[in-house]
Amino acid sequence: TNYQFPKDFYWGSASSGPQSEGRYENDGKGDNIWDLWYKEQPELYFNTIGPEKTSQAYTHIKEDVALLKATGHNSFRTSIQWSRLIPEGRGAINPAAVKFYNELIDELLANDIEPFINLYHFDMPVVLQKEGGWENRKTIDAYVAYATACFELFGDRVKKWFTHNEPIVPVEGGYLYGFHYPHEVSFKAAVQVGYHEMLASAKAIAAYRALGKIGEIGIILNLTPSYARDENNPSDVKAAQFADGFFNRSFLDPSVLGEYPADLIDDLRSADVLPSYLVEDLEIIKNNTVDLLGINYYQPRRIQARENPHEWSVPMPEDFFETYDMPNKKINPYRGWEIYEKGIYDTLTNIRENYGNIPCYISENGMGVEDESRFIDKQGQINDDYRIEFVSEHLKYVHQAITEGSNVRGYHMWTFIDNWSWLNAYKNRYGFVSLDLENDGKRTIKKSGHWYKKVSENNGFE
Ligand code: BGP
Repeated sequence: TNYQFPKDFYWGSASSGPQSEGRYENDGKGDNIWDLWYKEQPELYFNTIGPEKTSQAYTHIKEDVALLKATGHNSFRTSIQWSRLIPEGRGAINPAAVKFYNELIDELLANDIEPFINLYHFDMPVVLQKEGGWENRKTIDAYVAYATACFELFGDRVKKWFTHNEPIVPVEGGYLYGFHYPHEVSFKAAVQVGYHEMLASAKAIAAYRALGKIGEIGIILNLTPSYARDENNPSDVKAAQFADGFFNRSFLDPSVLGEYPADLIDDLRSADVLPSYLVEDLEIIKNNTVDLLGINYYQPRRIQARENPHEWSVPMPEDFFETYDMPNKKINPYRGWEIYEKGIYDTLTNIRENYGNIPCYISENGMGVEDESRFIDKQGQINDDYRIEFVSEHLKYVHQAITEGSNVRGYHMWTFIDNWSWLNAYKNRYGFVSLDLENDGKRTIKKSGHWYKKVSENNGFE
């Protein structure tokens, strides 16, 4: 079969500021929660490599954009670091940051690469985190001021904006499962944090539209299709519905439909964890839905009704469900994530059928692999055939969804150059381009990067 994609399809990859730029604090960057956490608890990081040691994208603009070109990118997503642009979270703008982001955006545009710019990728400025971060309603005002500054500074050239990347992750990481700062455990705080992120998103969208810029604004969500263990068992079905509500629809529904799902509200009320809000917020959320949805897809959720008490002694979302391991599942052993390609198709079908077929694109999908130097050939190239297979198997399902009418406008792999990961540092490599940390951050295109160039040039593959 020939998998041809629609005209003007966006071929690209995604990264983020904190994972690629490097700190360069002498250039005025303030600390965010990752800088802080690394300073306080470096032992938590694999190989104790912290966020300061990345691919140093900050000083490699020309070289990296040339590599984007050489790997067939017509689009590329990264994020602005709030703590680089506004080091104290609110107030003064750092001129070195403006210069850097201007140069990056201009270099991308000069090479016909559409910049997709995200505003928040887990990187709360420390000053604001000390005031409670997303738990504190005042953070929303600081965020909207930051977003507005970005739109004003870069909005005549950037036409694709995103308010958040994966807003569930700060909820899970910071307030449920302890893998982000401030690593508290509170179901109630978690729900409040997610709610404030959504209100902040709607208010940033309102601010963008008020400026009258020509472009689209959206949000990037990691959607995890929830499959009930036994479709004929109402308790399993109800548990899967809760997991879908909590992890997906609590962001998808307000972002796209402008309102929260009734079943989720009922469940959260029964657990006494509904967030505090103002009635006027709901109007703002209703009137400021997204133009474009980014979908990160890595793995599904396998759900059954809870049978045994969960591992925490406090109320948790897990009161409503239990996950189980799919027998004989395909797995990425380095990250422990199930590989289930059809999940991307089910997700796109859900968006088509239940979310007005809103324009969307795959904003992340990819495979982290440990010790890829095992696959280096004599020419020094990593032969990552497993990545080519991973991407093409997912693309086939994206293609099928498009054939059936899904409004999918692009595919971005995670990631471009191997980058720093929140807790695993450089253990798992995801890039089209390898990074040699021992050799001054030398970049080498992997086999998958050369393959991707052909896919992009042919707008598809056989
Ligand atoms: C997503 C994040 C990315 C990236 C990716 C891979 O959730 O948006 O920032 O890190 O997952 O995950 P990890 O780096 O944890 O292996």
